Amino acid sequence: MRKGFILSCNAGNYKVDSNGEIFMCRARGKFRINKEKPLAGDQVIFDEKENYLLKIEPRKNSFVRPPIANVDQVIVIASITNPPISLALINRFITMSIVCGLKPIIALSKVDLIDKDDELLKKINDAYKDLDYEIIPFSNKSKIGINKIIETLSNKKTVFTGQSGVGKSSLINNLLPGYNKETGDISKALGRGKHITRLVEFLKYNNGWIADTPGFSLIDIDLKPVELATCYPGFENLFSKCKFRNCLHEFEKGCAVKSAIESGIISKDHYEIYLSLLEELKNKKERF
Ligand SMILES: Nc1nc2c(ncn2[C@@H]2O[C@H](COP(=O)(O)OP(=O)(O)OP(=O)(O)O)[C@@H](O)[C@H]2O)c(=O)[nH]1
Ligand SMILES: [Mg+2]
Ligand SMILES: [Zn+2]
Repeated sequence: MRKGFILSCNAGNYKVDSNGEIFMCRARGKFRINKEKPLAGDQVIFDEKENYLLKIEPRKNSFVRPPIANVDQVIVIASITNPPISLALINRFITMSIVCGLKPIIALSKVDLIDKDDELLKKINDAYKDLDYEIIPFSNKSKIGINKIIETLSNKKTVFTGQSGVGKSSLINNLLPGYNKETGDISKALGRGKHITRLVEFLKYNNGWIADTPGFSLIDIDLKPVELATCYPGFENLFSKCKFRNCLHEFEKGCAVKSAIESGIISKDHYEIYLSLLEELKNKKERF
């Protein structure tokens, strides 16, 4: 028996790193019976002779999308253009990360495609300046900002997440030259990425690990209204001060979020995005 950590899962084949040695393992039927699905990032005990996973150690966190566990840090990547940036989308990614207990860093890719005093950059910085999220503009082409990203990676397991086509795999190629991950262009007709990366995969990076992940679309982002209400950026420290425990910050009395908006601590625009996301999630729930 040995201990290791799952780097990737592909059609029931688990690539396990055990002190730098790689083993390809399968999972025994008992995992299926217990409805326990091993994830990239899982710490495992495995049989190194038979190449079978025996046990998954308790997780410190886990994500449904991307399917990954035991992450120390999330970097949400959003392209400033091509595909176009959307605050609503970034806020969803942030919320998903906070639901799993991690406050993400936001990395804005493709800044080579805009002027450095472009209004868009200002708009994004303004939107998050009071919310205390680190924002790193960068470019895989001009390499601007890449060193800033590198500074955040030391000694951590970091996952890169974001829509298809924003440049997650291109960033991996910049960090690990010679690795040559497949990248795809942006569909001219749809203005979206082409879902090139299909697997979550951890790669050794200096004294830490970085994980590339498949980009996902809006429809894949599933949140419960109450998760949005408690983990939406800027609300995570406020909701506990609302009078009602299940406050959705709409019409409720004694709502700490609405007070924060009235006193200008949270911007109206940011709240408007919240309300439209909330509406969307409520409608989605009713449909099923
Ligand atoms: N101009 C510019 N293009 C970039 C940058 N980063 C990535 N691209 C291009 O954007 C396209 C998509 O890049 P990928 O790295 O495949 O994107 P991804 O996020 O891995 O996409 P999925 O694997 O589909 O989720 C490619 O054509 C890249 O060359 C950047 O910083 N600037
Ligand atoms: Mg990719
Ligand atoms: Zn409230």
